[in-house]
Amino acid sequence: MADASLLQELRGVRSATPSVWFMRQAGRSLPEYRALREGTTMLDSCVRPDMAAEITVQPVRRHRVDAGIFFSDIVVPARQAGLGVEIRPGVGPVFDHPVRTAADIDALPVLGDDYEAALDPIREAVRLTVAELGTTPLIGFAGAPFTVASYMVEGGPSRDHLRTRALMRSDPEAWSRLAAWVAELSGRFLRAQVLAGASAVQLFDSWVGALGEEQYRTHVQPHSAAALARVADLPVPRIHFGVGASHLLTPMLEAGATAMGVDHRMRLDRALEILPEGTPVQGNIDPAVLFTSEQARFAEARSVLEAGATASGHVVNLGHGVAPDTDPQVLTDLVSFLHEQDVRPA
Ligand code: 1CP
Repeated sequence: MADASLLQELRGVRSATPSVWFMRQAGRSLPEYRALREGTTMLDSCVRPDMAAEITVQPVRRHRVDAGIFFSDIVVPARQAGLGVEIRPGVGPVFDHPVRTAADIDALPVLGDDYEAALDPIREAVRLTVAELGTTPLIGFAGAPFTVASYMVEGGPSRDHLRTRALMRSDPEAWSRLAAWVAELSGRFLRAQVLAGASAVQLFDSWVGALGEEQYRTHVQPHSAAALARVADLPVPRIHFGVGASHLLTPMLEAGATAMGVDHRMRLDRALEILPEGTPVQGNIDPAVLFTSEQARFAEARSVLEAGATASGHVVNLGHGVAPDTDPQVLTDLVSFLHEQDVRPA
């Protein structure tokens, strides 16, 4: 069977019709999600295979996007490894015990057979999802070492990740052990998803834009590379994405990605000038246009298609995630609009 065109784009083969999915396409913007989640905590819903599978498929059914993104969270692996973490509604991931000192890092659980077994519900959820999705590909994901470690060190969401960046500078050796632990945690989570049937992966380094290039290359890139290396022997595209990380596009690609996610702060044609020729890109409709007129939304979508026209492959996405108060009909209409466009070179 031929690969779905979204996977082809990620491999550098263009189609006449754009392929599209949205970061955070599942979740609170959908009434059917809110109904299903009622009475179940976010992290419990991630380890109930039937629920995780159904939530993953909901936006594909409704919006006709060209891929599902596995319903989970970047802190699910930490929880399956035995750390105390919850997702507080309206806040985000919160850890019971922040990991701040060398002693805290030494006390992290060993990732042995117990961790492998704790990923069973994830494998089961992926299998159910893939069966339900049919020919629509499933994208698996994990959080990158910097972003996940930031939640562990800060204890929860943070604006400037100061404690994390200070640890990196004051005790680089301890930081390196923490980042290596997260790389193994996230890398094995990615691998489990691919072996269970995911056809592409995305490594989210959402908050890495807080770092300069030198800090990134020294303290982060080797660990992100270790996470991606865990799936490098498998025949799936590897997308790498960060927010406000336009200055890190090249080092993030060099961490072992095969395609780059670009946020809405940089036009795709500019990103393509920076990246090596032939790099497939993903992005980058500004999520803010979802709250404007249809005319403005379609104009932005056309502008993104134009900016990506010379790429070897382009998967349309937002520049960051769908906001919870987005009108779902706006997303459905945007997908139909994109699917009506012809992007064959003139
Ligand atoms: O459709 C999907 O994308 C669903 C799967 C998914 C993904 C890929 C969820 C479900 N979370 C994620 C990744 C994730 N989680 C990232 C990387 C992507 C990004 O940058 O948006 C990050 C940074 C998190 C951490 C997180 N989890 C936050 C952000 C907090 C902060 O620091 O600002 C939040 C709010 C969550 C909770 C969460 N994760 C997912 C959902 C649907 C929710 C909301 C849960 C709820 O409201 O009950």
